Amino acid sequence: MNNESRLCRDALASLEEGRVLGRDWPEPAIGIVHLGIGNFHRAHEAVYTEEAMLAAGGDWAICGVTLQGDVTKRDTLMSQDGLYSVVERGPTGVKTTVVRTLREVLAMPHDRVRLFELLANANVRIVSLTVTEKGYCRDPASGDVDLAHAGVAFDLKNPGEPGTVPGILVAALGARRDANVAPFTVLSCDNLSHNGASLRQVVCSYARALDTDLAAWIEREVAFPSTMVDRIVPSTTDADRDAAWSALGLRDEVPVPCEPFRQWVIEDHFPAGRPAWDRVGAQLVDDVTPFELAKLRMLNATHSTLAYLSMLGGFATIDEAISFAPMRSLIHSMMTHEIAPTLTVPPTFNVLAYRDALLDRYANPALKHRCAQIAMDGSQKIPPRLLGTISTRLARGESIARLALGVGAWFVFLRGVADDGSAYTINDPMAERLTSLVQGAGNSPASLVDAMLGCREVFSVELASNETLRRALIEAVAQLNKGARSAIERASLEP
Ligand code: CS2
Repeated sequence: MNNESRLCRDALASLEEGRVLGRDWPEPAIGIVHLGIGNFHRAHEAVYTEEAMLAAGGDWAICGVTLQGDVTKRDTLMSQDGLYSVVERGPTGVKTTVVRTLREVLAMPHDRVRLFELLANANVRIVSLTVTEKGYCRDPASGDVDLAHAGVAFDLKNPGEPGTVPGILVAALGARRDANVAPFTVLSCDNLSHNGASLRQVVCSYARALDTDLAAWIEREVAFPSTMVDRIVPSTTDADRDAAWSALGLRDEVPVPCEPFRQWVIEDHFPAGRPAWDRVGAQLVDDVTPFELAKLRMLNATHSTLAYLSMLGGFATIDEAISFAPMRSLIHSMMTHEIAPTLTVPPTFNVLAYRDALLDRYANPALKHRCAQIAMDGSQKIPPRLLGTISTRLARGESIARLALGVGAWFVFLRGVADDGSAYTINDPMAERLTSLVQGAGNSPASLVDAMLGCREVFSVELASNETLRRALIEAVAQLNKGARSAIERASLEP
């Protein structure tokens, strides 16, 4: 590859009209540090922030941090001066736009000194996060930080060189308090229920284990607004690199593919200020809960269900899966009959229209969202996505057959073998334990269900001892043992 053809700041002037959102880019200073610089953030918050600065100014450029020490990602992005393209893939065409908001990329633990220098800087007024569920190091039973987590235990012993999210946030907030600098706002953008409040509890409980005065100061002074984030963002493929190249005439090694749709609902609590996200389509509200639950329980729950059924039944992507008519009908009725009735939404939110829009988004043939990507980290995803709805319905004495099929498909998926005999890897922070539970249980549906219900990180004592749930799961696994496609067909016929 020849250097001149690489996407970088000096090459921006050569781009044709429309490839950047506005020509008068103010070159803002860094105002946001973002932990977890994955594709989702680059196609979501970074895009909103770029548009907000174009609309209303402000120094809100972003420093992105990889917590996994991914120096290749850092170096690739920095060799492009932080620039990358967003490749929006809609059913009717592709739109490629270069994003300029990312100013700096750091890889922990290598760049610790620079990270803490920025986190101490008064101009950094927001620290946002997309670190996925497992990045919160949360004990699911209490909601506090998991003191048994190896990274947390290390950070508590070595608070000056933290590597976990609570460790980094508490060290940085402590340094600001000591220097008399107002705290930054901490903005969770992950798919957790009550993500702001959950992160606050994790951070405060971690701080309490170190320094109770600091914990009290954080509780009093630091805002943790909750958010609902939504945009389907697959991993980057060579097809995306080629699309970016042909659109820009420049080589971009790290473009981000995504769907055209995007949504961001944010609790408006930013004592230190925020970009004008409300000017560019984000909804700033007093209470995110109804939006967040609707999204987790409708979108993410059906995504996970589609992913596990597809891994077993041999559908590689979401659009392929949803084009199998019984699958579409199963997912449609799961949302209509089992999920939507558990939601309380504002009068302006039409749940059935939301369902239909989701089915259309899933059917987008241009996106190629891989089921294996969604199937990762089930131990973290199943509780917020499916188990809350199941608890609500059980308490009301209502049917849960389709929801149980989703959870049962996860159990069977953990065997690591699809219906056609092909093997795949289980990618989950609890993979070892789950695999041994599932293998120890053998083929009997009841043994598999009992082994999995015993997993306290996933199922509360109350849920695990619910006989209706147990029976529904056994029935689901029994059907799945005969093959996922036939189980889907059968479930799609249920009234
Ligand atoms: C998906 C989500 O990978 C997954 O588990 O369900 O990332 C989903 O695509 C986003 O939440 C959509 O906003």
